[in-house]
Amino acid sequence: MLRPQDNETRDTRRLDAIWDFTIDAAGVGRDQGWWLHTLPAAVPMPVPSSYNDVPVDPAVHDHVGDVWYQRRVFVPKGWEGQRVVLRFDAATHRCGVYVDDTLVVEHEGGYTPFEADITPLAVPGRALRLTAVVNNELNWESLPPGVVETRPDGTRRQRQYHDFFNYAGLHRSVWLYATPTSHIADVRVTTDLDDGTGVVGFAVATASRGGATVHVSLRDAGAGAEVVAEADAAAGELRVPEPRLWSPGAAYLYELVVELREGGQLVDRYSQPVGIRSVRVEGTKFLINGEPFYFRGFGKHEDLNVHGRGHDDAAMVHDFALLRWLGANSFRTSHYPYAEEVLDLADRLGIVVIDETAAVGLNLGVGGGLFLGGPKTTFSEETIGPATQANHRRAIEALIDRDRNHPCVVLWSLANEPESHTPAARDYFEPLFAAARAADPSRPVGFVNMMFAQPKTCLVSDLADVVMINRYYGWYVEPGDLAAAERGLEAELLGWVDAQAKPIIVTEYGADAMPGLHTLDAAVWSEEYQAALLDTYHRVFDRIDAVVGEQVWNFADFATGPSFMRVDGNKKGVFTRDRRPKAAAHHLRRRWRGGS
Ligand code: BDP
Repeated sequence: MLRPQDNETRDTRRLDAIWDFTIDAAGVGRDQGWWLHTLPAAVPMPVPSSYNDVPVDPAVHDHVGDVWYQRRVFVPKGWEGQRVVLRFDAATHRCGVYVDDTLVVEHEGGYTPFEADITPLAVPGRALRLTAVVNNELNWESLPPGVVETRPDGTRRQRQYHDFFNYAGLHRSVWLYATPTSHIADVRVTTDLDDGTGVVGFAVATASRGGATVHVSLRDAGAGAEVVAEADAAAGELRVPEPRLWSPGAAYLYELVVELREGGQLVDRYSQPVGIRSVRVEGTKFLINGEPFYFRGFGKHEDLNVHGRGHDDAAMVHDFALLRWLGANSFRTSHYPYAEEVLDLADRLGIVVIDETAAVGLNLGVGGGLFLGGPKTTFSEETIGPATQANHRRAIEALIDRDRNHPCVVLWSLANEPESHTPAARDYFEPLFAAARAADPSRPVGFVNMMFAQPKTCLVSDLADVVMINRYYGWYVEPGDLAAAERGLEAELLGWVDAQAKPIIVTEYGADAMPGLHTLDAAVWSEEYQAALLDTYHRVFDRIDAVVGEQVWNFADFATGPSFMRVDGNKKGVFTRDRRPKAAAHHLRRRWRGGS
């Protein structure tokens, strides 16, 4: 799905503002037709933002069910004769949208965009009433999964199987935009290298009356935007001799300018940034532009004080500055697709991204068994079954559809820590790997393995191009004993080398540290222990060639649900939630920037 863009043929209005907002505590809004009028008892709510932490109200913070957003929108006069589209960059976890009295779109999945052509309803020069009902319930079909329980007093609570707060709402921008009626509907690019020549594959989908032609030109990033290759075709390949490559830490972006012409006249134009680079897995190496790449970075979260998971440009740019300060070159979008602005900036700054779906918590052995005491069989008709799998396939396709053109994305992660040691898990994942490969044959595909599935017992890893593992030796296993952690980790990694002979990325390792807690003997929860644990892991990584990446859990402390294992959230950040460094941050900086 193309992002809204301003140019001589297209126009956008970002609808970010203070909207009216009402929680539907009694669950009556749909029956009572709340979209037909102004919302009852509305309070102000910023968009984008999670709604949970904004009003100081436990009823909002812990609400389970529908919430309603509303605002008036003026359709610009100049949009006469244009196609008018309403787009939500994300609504967590599902949403229905009304324009005046009419339902125009419904969407499932909290982190991917959706849109509706509302041309017949959007009269230029007139205002319309825009209402969105957003629902945050997690069930066996949703990603992530969860269970809504009813307490004896009739109130409801959300049970979940993942370790981050279930923030909800309109987390990203909402747009009204105009395109010509005949328009460019989709642009897909792939890039590769053929003996030093850049190969840019392109496929343009159009909606037009017929007789339209497509012209594409690839322009360099210089002031003159020189054309380096062009074609009169809707699909094909452009060849760029001696290209400037998009490389980690040294990004270079060309621009693919797509023009739709009718009778020789320009009708629509769309500009797509293109980073020319190749990605391949060979043996135990992960190659970017033919060079072995070593991932240094983090699993992150979209998580901020007050904003929750709401996108914030200042915070995003600051996080990228912190990555640079540390010498990090990559991150994983744990555990859901991040805002498109984040990928744009990673493209621009040369930061490498492992792009993950919202499939986290598909492992009742952990969530159900350890934390909740709920059902224990992960994959079954009653729990995670065919409907979840169908939804998961759609989520994979939506993620790839949204992010395929980003050079920063080098690897798809289909799930975080699912059950993967049972035949049922293999049956569940086999078609999903096939779907990901069909949707994007150009990138490696993997999933993040959890310690219950070891090298000899994991039944899913052989479907993946790389081994990604999260390990907590010295924390959940052998807490406080770093010598045991070092032995356990090394033995297991060598087991993976034997079992799979693939590149290994350790996508999570770390320890909680209470900022300001210092102990001479590096006791658990101290800043010293967190730093010492990272050192221990690094010694092991440096002894094993097949380890091609280290991504610490986590970049920053983040909010979770209530748990006896969490003190005001998860404290495995090397930064606090407000981005102050713990001792571990300085440690990592020395390792990743070579002592500078
Ligand atoms: C891993 C999960 C991650 C958790 C982390 C932890 O992938 O979401 O936050 O453990 O326990 O199992 O800190």
